[in-house]
Amino acid sequence: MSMTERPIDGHSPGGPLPPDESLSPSWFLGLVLGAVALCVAGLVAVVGLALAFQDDAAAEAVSSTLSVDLKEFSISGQLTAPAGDVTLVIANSGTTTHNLGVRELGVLSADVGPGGSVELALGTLEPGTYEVYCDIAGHLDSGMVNTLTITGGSTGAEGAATVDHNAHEGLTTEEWAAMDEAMMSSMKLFPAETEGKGNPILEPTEIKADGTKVFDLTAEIVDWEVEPGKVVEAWTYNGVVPGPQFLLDRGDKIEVRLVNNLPVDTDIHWHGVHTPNDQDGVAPYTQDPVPGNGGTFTYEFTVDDDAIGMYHAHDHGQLAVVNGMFGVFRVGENPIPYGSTISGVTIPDELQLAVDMPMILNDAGTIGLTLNGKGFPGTEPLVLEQGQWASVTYYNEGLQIHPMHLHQFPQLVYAKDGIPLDDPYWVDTLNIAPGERYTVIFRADDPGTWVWHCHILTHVERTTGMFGMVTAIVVTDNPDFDPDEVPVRPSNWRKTAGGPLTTQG
Ligand SMILES: [Cu+2]
Repeated sequence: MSMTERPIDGHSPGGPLPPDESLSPSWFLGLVLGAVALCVAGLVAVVGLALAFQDDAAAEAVSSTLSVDLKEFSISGQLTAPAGDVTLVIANSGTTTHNLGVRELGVLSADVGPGGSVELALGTLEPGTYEVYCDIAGHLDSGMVNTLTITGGSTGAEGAATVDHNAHEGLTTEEWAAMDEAMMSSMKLFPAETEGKGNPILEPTEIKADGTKVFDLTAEIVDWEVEPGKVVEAWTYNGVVPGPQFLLDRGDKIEVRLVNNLPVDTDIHWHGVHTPNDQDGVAPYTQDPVPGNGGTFTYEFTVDDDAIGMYHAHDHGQLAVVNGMFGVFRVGENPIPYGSTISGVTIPDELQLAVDMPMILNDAGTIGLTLNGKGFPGTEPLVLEQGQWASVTYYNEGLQIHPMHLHQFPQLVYAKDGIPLDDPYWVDTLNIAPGERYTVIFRADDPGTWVWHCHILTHVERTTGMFGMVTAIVVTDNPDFDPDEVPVRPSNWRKTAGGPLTTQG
């Protein structure tokens, strides 16, 4: 049996699908655009815009010192001051280097390392709005942009510029309308095509006489289109983000031949996978580092235990991993709790998955806030027929927690870090911390486009529109739909035999 098409279980297909209703490409487009647009109403309502109204009493120009905080990936703090001399004290509470520029003034602070701070004197500012942003490649697009508002009068006490989360004070009707337009137009771009697709299934380069499966991985920096038109320098395995998926059977003996074409040393840690110590991938404790510019190393071990793991660089992980060097490493079967009744809902014995897919979260480095290596609107929708079941494993390879919220369909959490749970539980929002994996199953009961996103709202929206960690599940009630007419065709997910999405592996 090939690894790419093996069924997840021996169970027969699920029950009959509902009757056909006409389904055309335009139906799909309308579905995606219309339903996503409807969803925004709720999302925008949830966001709520923090407004700070201030005393506009006229006063002579004063000096203001504002505290501004930088982290991945936001600019916050005191962003309102009266006209006059303004100095910014810029602190970096994040984990990577940032800086701060003021667009209209053409000034840029020195780079600020994690935990550091720097002052930036802006001189005398006239009333108006000024764009502040981080100039480090990719950071602005990941959300490090905000507005410094200079009002016509004093705010009173020195430095009293209110802590104003979004600095929307004083926007005109036209400016609010422009925000509305930006939000809707950004959302209507979904789903957008981008170059490159992560999570391809890694096939063995060869299978030796003793059955050893030999795999080749090359660590290399490539251009990666993370969202439409935004190309970054990604650190990759085999040129894709996420890297190729290992899908193995328990007992497989493997060799992984690594070529390191990075400019620095690397190694590979098999996260959540049982290995001999000298294969754990932690230079210099368990091996020598694999030198950059062509160094090689071969990992050899047998996978004795089932695993829902991942692999990633360990050496320089804070740089390499968030820049893209991560992938899925699975061994054995998906531990679905067939026949169990949880909170009154029984999981069928006769259940076949339509897809068994990874959802890899990232939030930093050149890749930024992404799902499976892509930011909205370049994220890929999951298309299902009504009544189908899907299994998803969330893997967090980023630096922050992400509460992943799926509209409409409760998710049954039944494995944590690959370990089957004795007591699975249903959620609509599931928090995933760095390094964690959670595996869920859900049934797509209702037709429509249902958004699926991180619920830290600054990971999905900014004043210029939707971005980042958002995708959608598109559920069709037409069993005869043509997968070629689906807006963006799901691919590279672990398909199961008999589902509608088996044409790619
Ligand atoms: Cu998030």
